[in-house]
Amino acid sequence: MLKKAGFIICCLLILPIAQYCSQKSSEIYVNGGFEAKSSDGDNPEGWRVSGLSEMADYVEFRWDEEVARSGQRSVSIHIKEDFPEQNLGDSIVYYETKKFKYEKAKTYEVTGWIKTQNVKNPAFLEVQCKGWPKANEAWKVVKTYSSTGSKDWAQLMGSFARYKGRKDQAYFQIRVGIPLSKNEGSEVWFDDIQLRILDD
Ligand SMILES: [Ca+2]
Repeated sequence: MLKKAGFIICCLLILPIAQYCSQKSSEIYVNGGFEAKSSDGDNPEGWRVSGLSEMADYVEFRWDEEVARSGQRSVSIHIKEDFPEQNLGDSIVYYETKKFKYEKAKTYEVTGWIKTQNVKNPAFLEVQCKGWPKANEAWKVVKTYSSTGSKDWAQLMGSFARYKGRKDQAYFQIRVGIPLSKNEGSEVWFDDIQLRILDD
């Protein structure tokens, strides 16, 4: 009787582990460690700076060789101390990946690491989708925020479920960045951004 009970308990313990192990995931390369160079050698491959307007003089984007969570590099955004106070609404500055096709039957997970210095309005990791039902229609499927203040590397994570729209029309981009409002004198670093497709 005891043996039988032990066997059943073992099965109950092993089953969730087996299920966990069978849930495979495959990584999509995004150069999220920011180690690989673009063909011109001046930027991390696959990422571009965005969201800048007339505020460019007050924002520094760095492909940073001094701070890294892994490897030799990260990317950072520094908003200068003399950033003029004004009504900026929801304006953000960010690094953005290229476009990835949004596969209808897939579930995705995105993770990344962020380090902050003197942040007052939280930085973020987000995924923005575009392209359906209208070409310029955009919506967020992931938006996760950093802590405020000055914190060592911390992980941000989000998953987004399968795309319910029509096939082959939508795409998404990963963004890491910071709002301009209230963040004068702050700096953020990002490293080890990963994108995975989770099998169902
Ligand atoms: Ca790195």
